[in-house]
Amino acid sequence: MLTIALSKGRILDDTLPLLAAAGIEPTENPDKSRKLIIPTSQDDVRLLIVRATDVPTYVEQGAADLGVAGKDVLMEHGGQGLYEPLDLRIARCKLMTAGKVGAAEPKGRLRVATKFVNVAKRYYAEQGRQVELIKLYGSMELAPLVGLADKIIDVVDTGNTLRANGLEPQDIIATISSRLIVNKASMKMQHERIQSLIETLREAVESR
Ligand code: PRT
Ligand code: MG
Repeated sequence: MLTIALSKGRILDDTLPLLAAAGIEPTENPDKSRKLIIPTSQDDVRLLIVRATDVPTYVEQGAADLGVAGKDVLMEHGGQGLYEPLDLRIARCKLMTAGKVGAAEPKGRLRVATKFVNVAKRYYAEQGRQVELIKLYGSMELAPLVGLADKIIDVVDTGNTLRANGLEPQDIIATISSRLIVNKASMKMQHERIQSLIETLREAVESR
């Protein structure tokens, strides 16, 4: 059995056509189904539906052989326990700092709100900058508006969410797309099968 971990939403929507090119199609629509384990047109391939931030954990621990995760999520998780053989070039965005439009840099220590605390720690350490990190789980855009933080670090696509809240994008920390990730033991044990799936997906990505 090959088990592939995916999150609902943009990653699922953009990954299904790539899997279809490899002859793997879910037997029911994962967006509509309440099932978390979805069989596919191939008897020995199944999909696991998990939260985007949990995909690396399932794959690293071997609960799934493969997965699809945003580079932002992988940077935050730490990629040592995983192989990352293919950039699927889907769900593209940027990981950025953002702050209130026209706000001056604070005099004292910068307060940064984000769900990407590990990324933030590394980013400001590289700049030799002392910051206070405030861990949030969502609605980051609110933090500078109510004085919880000076800046946020979040994923930005169109920038509409920032603008709607009086914030502006500032520095780009990384350009992001989703990656195919593979459990290290699975890659050894099922090398030919996984390698051939990777090559088929690579062709599907390149012919888009
Ligand atoms: O939603 P949930 O809390 O379960 O998890 P998640 O937000 O991590 O998952 P999901 O499915 O929303 O995103 C999965 C992956 O898609 C992320 O890890 C990114 O790699 C990628 N991606 C691409 C994005 C966006 N574009 C994006 N625009 N992830 C989130 N957003 C959000 C952003 O956080 C902000 O709230 O959309 C809003 C900004 O969009 P714009 O267009 O207004 O800039
Ligand atoms: Mg989301």
